[in-house]
Amino acid sequence: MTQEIRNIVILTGAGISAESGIDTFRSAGGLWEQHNVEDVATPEGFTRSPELVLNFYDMRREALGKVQPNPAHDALARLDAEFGGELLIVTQNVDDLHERAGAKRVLHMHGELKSALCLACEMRSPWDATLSDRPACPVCQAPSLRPDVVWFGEMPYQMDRIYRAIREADLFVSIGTSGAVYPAAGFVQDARNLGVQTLELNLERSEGSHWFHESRLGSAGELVPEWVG
Ligand code: BJW
Repeated sequence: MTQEIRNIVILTGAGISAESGIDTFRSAGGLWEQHNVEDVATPEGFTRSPELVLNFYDMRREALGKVQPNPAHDALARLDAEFGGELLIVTQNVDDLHERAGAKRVLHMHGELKSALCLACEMRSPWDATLSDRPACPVCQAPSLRPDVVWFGEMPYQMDRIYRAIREADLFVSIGTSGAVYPAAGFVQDARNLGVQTLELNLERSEGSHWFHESRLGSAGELVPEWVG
């Protein structure tokens, strides 16, 4: 990394957790080949069949207990600990592997598997158990908990903070994301328009690869430690 970099925004996607054994969404055999996205990742799908959606997220929450952070998460956690300037890891992932690797400056723009949101009182609660048996909200006792994740058509979390960080960044790095889902897919264009340096680390060319100053192709488990140094 060049010495004049003082302020970094890192966007991560499902590809960074693939080598930990978590399925990505759009790869062959990925989650969207196994499940219908309109059924499990939209508010309309949840209204139609809460059981189906809650089972889908219960299954993924359970799977999370069986995996570990990989060298890419470890390298970012090391960078977070050692980098003296501003740094923000904006993850689209709902897993907690950045945190389990030790990273502190993490923002979950699409929510978290281990959090539940109450539709009655709108409070969030840390959540490690199943939701499909419709437990009561620990705050208001209503049986109205849903996964605290951002579905299609919903507003991703903390967008103001993300755009502020991109405006102040001098380096934007995107890791393991297909660039298929907005607004995250548009961050590279926002960064370019602001004169921010941009770097992509991904297994293959993404939909937005042409926007980056540089794209390095390969697995996150190799490319991220190499980039962090
Ligand atoms: C590896 C690897 C290895 C594999 N190493 N790499 C234009 C502007 C704004 C919005 C829209 C727009 N056009 C359309 C929209 C609406 C919609 C949208 O984007 N639709 C598209 C499909 C076109 N967006 C929304 O509805 C969003 N909300 C919204 O827009 O609100 C209004 C708004 C407007 C303007 C500003 C602000 C707000 C909400 C989107 C919510 C997405 N939700 C999901 C589910 C979350 C919960 C869950 O996990 O179940 O989020 S969908 C799913 O996709 C999940 C992911 O976070 C997201 C992105 O996927 P990701 O991470 O990129 O994974 P993959 O599988 O696609 O790619 C993995 C990549 O890794 C691949 O490239 C592999 O090659 C690579 N890889 N192994 C390195 N080992």
